[in-house]
Amino acid sequence: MTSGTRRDFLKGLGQGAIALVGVRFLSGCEDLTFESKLPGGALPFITPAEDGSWYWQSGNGTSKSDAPRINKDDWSLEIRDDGGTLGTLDFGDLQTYAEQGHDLSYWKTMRCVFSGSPVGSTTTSSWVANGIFGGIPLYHVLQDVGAPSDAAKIRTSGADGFQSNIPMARALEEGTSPLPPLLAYQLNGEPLSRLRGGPVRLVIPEMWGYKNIKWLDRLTVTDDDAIFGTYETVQFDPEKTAWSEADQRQIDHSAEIALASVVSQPSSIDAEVAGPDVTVAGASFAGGQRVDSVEISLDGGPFEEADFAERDDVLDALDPHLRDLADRSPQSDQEWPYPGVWITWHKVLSQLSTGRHTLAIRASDASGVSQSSSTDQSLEVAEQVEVSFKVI
Ligand SMILES: Nc1nc2c(c(=O)[nH]1)N[C@H]1C(S)=C(S)[C@@H](COP(=O)(O)O)O[C@H]1N2
Ligand SMILES: [Mo]
Repeated sequence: MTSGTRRDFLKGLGQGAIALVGVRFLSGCEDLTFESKLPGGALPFITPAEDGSWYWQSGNGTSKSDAPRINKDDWSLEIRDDGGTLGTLDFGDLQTYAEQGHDLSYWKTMRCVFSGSPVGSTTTSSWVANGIFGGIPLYHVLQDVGAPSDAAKIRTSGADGFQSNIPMARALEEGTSPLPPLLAYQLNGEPLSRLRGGPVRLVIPEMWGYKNIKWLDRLTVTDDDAIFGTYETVQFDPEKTAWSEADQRQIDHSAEIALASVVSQPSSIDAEVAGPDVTVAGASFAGGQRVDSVEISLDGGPFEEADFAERDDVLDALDPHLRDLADRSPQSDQEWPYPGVWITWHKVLSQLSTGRHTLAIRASDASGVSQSSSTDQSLEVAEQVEVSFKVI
């Protein structure tokens, strides 16, 4: 791959370039379908747990109808190391951990690294969704089976054969910053559905979708630090592409979701919208960090800040059961917007003339990194979003 091609591909990782993704990655081993249920408008802060509200992404060519169907009473997780089985966990064991008070719930924004358009009427067309996942922190189980803490990584595997890995040090993290990876069996207070990877999937707060293994059935603790996984070795083929060592480490190791924004209103490129006052809305997210600001420039003018959804408005809109989960999440002690969770935003543009207008939208994270009109590091930062629309 020439460096020019690679740069184009990297752009695709940050935001759009679906055609390129299609050519290079869809053939044979990728099956991306999504349903559009939400009308254009402000995004709800929480994506309802219903399957059609989430994007569906199989990294293994699995269609929705072929998704593994695993009864929770038949589910088990084998934990092994290079020498053999360390332990086997069933759903009852997870319930026992929960009865002992070890369960944990937190907000997580899930996003596929091969994202759709950053502009779309729906969260689903941008392959990003946000919810409260609940389960048992992975470190409890690893400690209880005596997994060697000095191992390099854990190879992770789902019942459909999709694989990935998580660095051992990250798997053992116990604190609240970052939050611990979860063996998750709930989404928005409901049992994790089949399409979302139920009965049990891995959830890793700051990492791209492909690290969050659905229908989890095996963990292999290993000293082998080689790049491992379906996305890591096939979709991001290190043989065929000119990945730098830093890129490869990012893909395999930290896998932190890029700073990026999606626009839900206007609902498509070149949408016709009623004027003269036009509301722009969307969401931004910053890997494991907090989004600090989102700014919008109209017709090449100065960037002005958009308004974030207010924490009290978001929490007050939750039904009591979800509100309780949100209040008990370790994130509730954090400053708003929460690290690693998207923030929805809007801005009213007043008194626009009829005809065509353009917008540039950029988010900045708490470390001072901003989206810009060009970036060489799209694994970490997406380009700013550019949208045009017509006022009628
Ligand atoms: N077992 C398994 N887990 C998987 C996948 C898969 O194909 N099989 N796809 C991964 C990818 S690439 C993404 S983006 C997320 C999507 O999660 P979702 O379908 O719940 O939105 O699941 C990840 N976990
Ligand atoms: Mo993905």
